Amino acid sequence: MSLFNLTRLPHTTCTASSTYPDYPCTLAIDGLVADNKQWTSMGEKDGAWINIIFPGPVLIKTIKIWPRCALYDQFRTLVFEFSDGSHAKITAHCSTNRDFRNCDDPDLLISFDLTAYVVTKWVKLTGYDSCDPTTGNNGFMELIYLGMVLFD
Ligand SMILES: [Ca+2]
Repeated sequence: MSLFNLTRLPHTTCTASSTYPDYPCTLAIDGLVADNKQWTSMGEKDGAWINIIFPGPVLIKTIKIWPRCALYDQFRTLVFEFSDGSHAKITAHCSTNRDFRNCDDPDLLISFDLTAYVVTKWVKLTGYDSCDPTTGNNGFMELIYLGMVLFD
């Protein structure tokens, strides 16, 4: 079974808990990994969220996350909610090496397989346990949800 990146489907949209000027949620699904290509919240830490809405039901197997490429503006805990009512939670690591010069460092990529295939129309990702409680503007640089399309 070949999987592809569902966040790059035409007509996929997004909403977010807040937006820093010029860093909208669409930058988390634009396929680009760079400093000026990331969704950034407006001063949010724990509880900031981004919801990706697909044009129809999809099956998701694997998730890959590029955290924000900015010192400390990442989360230790990532909670995924799906339209079928199921959840997934993963623990991420903080890095002190996240700066604007190394946004595409492959060591920053978080990758995991869901324990079961999930069929969903959307994925809401909420971050908790900010890497540094004194900073804000947490967000994500790119969300890659790998799976299959279940609609025509
Ligand atoms: Ca991006």
